[in-house]
Amino acid sequence: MAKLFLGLDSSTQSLSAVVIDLDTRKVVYEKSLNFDQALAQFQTRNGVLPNRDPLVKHSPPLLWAAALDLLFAQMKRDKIELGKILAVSGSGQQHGSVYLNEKAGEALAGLDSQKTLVENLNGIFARKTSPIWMDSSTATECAEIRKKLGGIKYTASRTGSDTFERFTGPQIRKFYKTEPKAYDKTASIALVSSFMASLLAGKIAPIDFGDGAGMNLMDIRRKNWNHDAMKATAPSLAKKLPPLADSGQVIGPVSAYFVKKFGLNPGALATVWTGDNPASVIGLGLIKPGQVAISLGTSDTFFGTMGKCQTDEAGEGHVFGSPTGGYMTLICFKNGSLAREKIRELYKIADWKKFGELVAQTPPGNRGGILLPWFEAEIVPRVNRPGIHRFGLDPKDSAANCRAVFEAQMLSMRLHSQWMQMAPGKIFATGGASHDRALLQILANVMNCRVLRIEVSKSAALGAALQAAHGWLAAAGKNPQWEKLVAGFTAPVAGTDIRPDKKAARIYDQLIETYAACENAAMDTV
Ligand code: XUL
Repeated sequence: MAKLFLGLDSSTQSLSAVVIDLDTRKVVYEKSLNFDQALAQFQTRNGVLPNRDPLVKHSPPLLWAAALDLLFAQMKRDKIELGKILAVSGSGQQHGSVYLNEKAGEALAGLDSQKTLVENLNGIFARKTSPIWMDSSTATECAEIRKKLGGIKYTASRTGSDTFERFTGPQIRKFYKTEPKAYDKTASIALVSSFMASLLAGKIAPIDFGDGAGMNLMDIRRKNWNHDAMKATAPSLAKKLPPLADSGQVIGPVSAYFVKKFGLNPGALATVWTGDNPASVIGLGLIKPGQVAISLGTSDTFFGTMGKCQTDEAGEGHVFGSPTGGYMTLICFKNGSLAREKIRELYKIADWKKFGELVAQTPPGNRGGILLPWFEAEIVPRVNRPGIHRFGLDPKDSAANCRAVFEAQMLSMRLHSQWMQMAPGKIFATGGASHDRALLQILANVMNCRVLRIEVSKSAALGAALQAAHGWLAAAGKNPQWEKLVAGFTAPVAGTDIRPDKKAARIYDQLIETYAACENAAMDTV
C-alpha cells in the first residue's frame, strides 16, 4: 500500500497542498488555491484586508478555514485517495496571530460535518481579524518590549530576534493596549500554523519551536515560554498561550469532521504545524548544519541550518527552531526583486535576458562603483527612509547600474550574515532571479563558494508533507532520520553548478570593506 502523507501550506495569498508517496519518493499531487479568486466574498487583496492605514495588514482567519474546506473538496474531486493518507502536517505564514474565546475548545471538539467550517467556527473569535507578517504598525510596542528586556542584544539572545513589528509579541501588546476588553475575552492565542493544525486535530494545537521563535516570546535556547518576555508583552499570557512542541509531533487522530466529509482515514494522524520558512528548509533538503540557501524572490532571504544556537547581537537576523530539532537562521532583505525591477524600469531594459547581458559586459567589482538600492524601507540594514545612493557610479551608465544593484545585494548578504559564523561549502539558490546565470555567477564570486540552483515549486508544503511522514514514523517508534527522509525529493537543477572565479572573489574580498563604508555613510544620512 502506498505510504501517502499530506502537507499543507497556508501562506499569505494561497493555501497549497502537496501529497507525497514515501515508498516511491514522489510528489503525487500538488494544488494551490488562491484566496482572492476562490473566496472573493472575504474581499481580500493578495490575501490581505484593505485598510486606511498602510502600516496595518490584517486577514480574516475564517478565510483560512474556508480555504481548508475548499481544498479538501478539490482533492476529493481530483480523486486523491484521501483514505490512504497516513498523517497530515502543515506550515503557515509566520508571525500572524488568531485570537480565540472560551468557546473555541468545545467548537473544535464538536465540528459538525453537516456544516461548513465557517459555520462551525462563527462565534469562536475574540478578534475578527488577524494581524499578519506584513503589518508594521507596532514600532512603539517593539520599543517598549525591547526596553523592558534590556535592549537589542539581550532581546535577541533571549528570544532569537530583536523585537520586530511583524513579530507576534509586539502585535499581542498592541491588541492588549488598544482593545483591552477583547484581549480579556481571549482564552487562547494561536499562530496561523497552530490555528490550522487545531482545525485538523479538532482541539487547540501546540505551537512548534520553529514558528514559536517568531513571536519574541519563546526562550530560544530552553525552548519554553519566557517569563520576562511574556511579562513585558501583556498580562496573563501564560494562560493564553498553548504549549510548545516539536514540529510534526503527533497531536492525535484527525478530527471526525474530515473523515465524514472528505473520507480521510479515521486512523490518519494530525500533527503539529510549523512556519513556512522552517518548512521550506526541510522542503529544500537543508538538513545538515551549515547548509545555506538564498531565495531570490520579491524580497531576498538568506537562510540555513545551524548546529548550535547563535544569535545576532546587532539584531538584524533571526534564529528559529528547525523541524529537524536544531536551529535555522533567516535574514530578510526587503529590496530584492523589487529593486532589480526598479533598476530595469529606470534604464528601460527590455527583459531579464538583456539585463543579464549588460551585467556580463561589466567587470566584477564595477570599478569600485556602489549602488545602495533601498527603493523601499529596508529591513536589513534597518533603513526607515527609502532612497537610492550611488558612490563612484555614473547614473547614466545603465550596464554598470545593472551590475551594481545585484553586487550590492550580494555584498549586503555577505556582510550581514557574518554573525552566523557559517562558512558554507555551497549555496543553493532558488526563486525567480535564480534563473539568471550572470546573477548566480556574481553570487558565487561574492560568497566565494559554489552555487547550485534548486527548483522546488512548493518547498513549504513539501517540507510539511515530509514533516508529516517524520511525525508518523516517530510515533510508530521507527526513529526516522531526516537525511534519509528528504533524499530524492530535492535535487539541484542539472548543469547549474556554478564555481567562483578566484580572481573575482579576491576583488569582492576588498570591495566588501568599501561596501560597508558606503552603507555606514548612507545610514548616517537617512
Ligand atoms: C519571515 C516572514 C515571512 C513570512 C512569509 O520572518 O515574515 O517570510 O513567513 O509568509
